Amino acid sequence: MAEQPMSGQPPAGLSPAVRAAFERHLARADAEGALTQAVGLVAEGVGAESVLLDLIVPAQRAVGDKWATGRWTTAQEHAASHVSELCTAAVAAAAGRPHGPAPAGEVVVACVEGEWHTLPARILCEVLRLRGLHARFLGGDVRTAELVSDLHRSGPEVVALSCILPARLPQAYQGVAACHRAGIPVLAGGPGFGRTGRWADALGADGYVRDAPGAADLLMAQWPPHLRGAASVDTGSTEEYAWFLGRRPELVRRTAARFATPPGRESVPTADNAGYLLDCLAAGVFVDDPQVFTDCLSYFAEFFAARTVPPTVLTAVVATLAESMQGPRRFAAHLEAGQRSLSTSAGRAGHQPHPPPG
Ligand code: B12
Repeated sequence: MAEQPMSGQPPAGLSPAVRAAFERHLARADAEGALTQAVGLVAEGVGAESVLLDLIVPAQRAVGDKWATGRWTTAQEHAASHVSELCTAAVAAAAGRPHGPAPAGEVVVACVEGEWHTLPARILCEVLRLRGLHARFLGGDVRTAELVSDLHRSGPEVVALSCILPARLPQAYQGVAACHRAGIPVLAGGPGFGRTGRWADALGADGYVRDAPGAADLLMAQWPPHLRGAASVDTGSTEEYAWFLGRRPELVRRTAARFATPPGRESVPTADNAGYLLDCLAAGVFVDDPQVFTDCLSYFAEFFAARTVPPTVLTAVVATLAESMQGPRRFAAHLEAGQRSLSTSAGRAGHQPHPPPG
């Protein structure tokens, strides 16, 4: 399944000054200022889709960078994200519904189970509505059973499934399989499916698109969508994943002990991080691709470096896991790949050329 071409154009009509002003509102968690600016742009005639995609999305990505690099606390990130959510709702409400005939039938937009990044899916839903589709947002962390019950009640033409964290790929698979059992195709999206959507393909999604405008273009051009995906998840993966689920609490406990930050360093939430790392490892085994785990280690390396946690903490965590998970073949192989990626990046860091004198 080839990725659909992106139609999200680079920010068009909004000047850097406008975007910087919005980022300042987010930095101060100034909801009133942000709402006045965002809704004011719509009132001035800037397209609501452009305000969502060229103002709110880049500002929210910048929020992510500031948090990931330790310049912002988690509380600052939460406050700014909340303001972005308020603005998304207000911009969509200010735009109203487009006129003209809409394709019959509904798109249900849902975040996979365990996925609390609601803003990307919410923006997708609003963009689909702005383009004239009937789209309905089910929210974050949509349990598979709840999704199934909604599908049987409402009978949509397609489910747009959002996965931001690769750690949630096994849950995404449950969602895709449940939709298929109900005869409903799935359009997958979000960075959790991999940069080119290859994990969406492995899970049997019927299409993958990287962003909201691409999804709107695709659905408008090929309505109604069809079932065509075929999952490549094999029994080896599902058996090892089941093995993992039985041991997860014990593994989180052991790994969390290793995550403990040395005295004098900024503390990091150990159990959450341990759980996330383990879930990424298991998700990689599920789709049989060690890159899920090695990408996750890169994320942690950056996260720790920004918080002056020594890289040896991560090496020790992976070594502890390798000792504790010697049985299942794929877990062992993915842990070995993780250890190799850590020593390669440590080697690169150790061979940085010295800056020229003076
Ligand atoms: C805000 C935020 C949160 C908020 C979410 C608030 C909310 N209501 O949404 C909260 C605080 C809950 C959160 C929690 C966590 N987060 Co967070 N978060 C972010 C942040 C800063 C912004 C996300 C966002 O809104 N981006 C802007 C969106 C709108 O842009 P976009 O992705 O381009 O959107 C498009 C596509 O995604 C696409 N799309 C999305 N879904 C779909 C579906 C379909 C069908 C289609 C077609 C398209 C599509 O369309 C969108 C519009 O065009 C990102 C950083 C970042 N750079 O994104 C981290 C980030 C995603 N989080 C991260 C992490 C690790 C976590 C936690 C695990 C942290 C922890 N240890 O607890 C938890 C996990 C919570 C959970 N279980 O879900 C990491 C993920 C790293 C990784 N790759 O593994 C990131 C990348 C931060 C980082 N650099 O470290 N987070």
